[in-house]
Amino acid sequence: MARAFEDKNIAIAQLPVAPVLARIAGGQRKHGVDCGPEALWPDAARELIRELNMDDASLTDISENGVGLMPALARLAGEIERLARAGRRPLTLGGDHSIALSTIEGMLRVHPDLRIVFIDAHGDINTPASSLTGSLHGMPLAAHLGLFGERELPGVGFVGARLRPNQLALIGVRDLDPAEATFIDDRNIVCYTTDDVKAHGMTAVIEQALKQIDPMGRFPIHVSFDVDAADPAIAPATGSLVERGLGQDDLDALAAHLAATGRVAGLDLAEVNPALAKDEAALEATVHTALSFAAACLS
Ligand SMILES: [Mn+2]
Repeated sequence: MARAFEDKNIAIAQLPVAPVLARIAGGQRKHGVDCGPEALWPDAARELIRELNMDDASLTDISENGVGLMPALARLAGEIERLARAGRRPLTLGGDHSIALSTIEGMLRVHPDLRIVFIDAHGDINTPASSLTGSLHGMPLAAHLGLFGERELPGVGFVGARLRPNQLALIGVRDLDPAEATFIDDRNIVCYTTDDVKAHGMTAVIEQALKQIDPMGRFPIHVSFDVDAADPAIAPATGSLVERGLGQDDLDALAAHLAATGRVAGLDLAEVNPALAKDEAALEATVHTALSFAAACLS
């Protein structure tokens, strides 16, 4: 049996990576995050991920311009589903983190047993009722868990609410709203803060998290990386900065461990916002932090 799982794992890691540009900013209020894909693609990405088995012959490019946020997100979900069914590993370059509504939805349609490693300073598990800002980029996980749907937020009905709490691990959290903290506690959602990482080390944290959500090490993993999980020193160009974030060593250890599972089936880079970089170096650092993490996870 172990051999069969190993072979299946090798197969996932060998699937070609398919880049998806998601020019989505309507999930929050600051200008510029829809230009994240411009910053992440193509030069920097080609440089950093040239070692990967990349299928960029038919680049997927989705914008909310002209169609609106919800229709663009619904289309993005369909594209992610199509790529996953075609044996590709979607690498989605956002865009704000509302893209996780679509990426996780598309992946779950193909892999119902998918595990989610959600790396973020925030919980992103608010409902329209609990949210203090009303911004969709703070709600994707609540939609996947079925806490709200089309009735509460018209247009979100493309999300099938398929995710069970035990399929999800949060890493790098340090800014939870009270309602989010209560929900995470009540549903026993696996959640490791940056304090946990400082106390135990990232390797111990990710080992433990994967053991909790996938004890047998069997299921495909989708990694959703909000660049605000990283410390502002290495990722300053983003809209919701929170101090005391994950350092480069933490991110390196996390990516190495995820890659070593051989089961990373898809990855998101969210919230890189070129308009919020105070200078060229700030944007370069942020892009490098995001892309080097992606490349290491998918290698
Ligand atoms: Mn986020």
